[in-house]
Amino acid sequence: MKRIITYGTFDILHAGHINLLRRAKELGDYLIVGISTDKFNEMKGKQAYYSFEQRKAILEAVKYVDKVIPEDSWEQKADDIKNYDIDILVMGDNWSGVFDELKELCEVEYLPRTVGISSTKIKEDLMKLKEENENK
Ligand code: C2G
Repeated sequence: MKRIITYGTFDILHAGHINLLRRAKELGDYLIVGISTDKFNEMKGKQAYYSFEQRKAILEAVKYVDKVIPEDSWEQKADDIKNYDIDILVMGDNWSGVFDELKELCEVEYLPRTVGISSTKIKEDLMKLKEENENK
């Protein structure tokens, strides 16, 4: 049983997130996702649209995801890898190299991001639509 872990905010779930989760699951048999808590998002300088509970419920409905845990610190990854007996840490390649010190504990794979989509872009596009409608 190959066990995979990945981490993220996963706000306003989109095809880029799904592509990452699908490829992560394809590397093994069991995928754990550490979702950033609202407090940790503040530390990351991110303001999620959906609360932690909502983002957790949405991810738990994704067929590639087997377990969702809270991510409330940068440092928890090493303990998670040990406690959940993780074989591979997977992240999008915008994180390339950042978690290489964890290669002492498990494989670390950085997968290409899906170009042209992000929660931020979705929010910006929706704001533009709203402004266009208000100006009609
Ligand atoms: N992602 C992707 N393609 C996109 C957008 C996101 O592959 N178009 C990936 C990111 O690279 C990341 C995951 O989806 O691996 C989740 O992205 P975010 O929710 O933006 O998470 P992030 O803010 O990168 O948090 O400790 C790690 C952090 O919690 C990661």
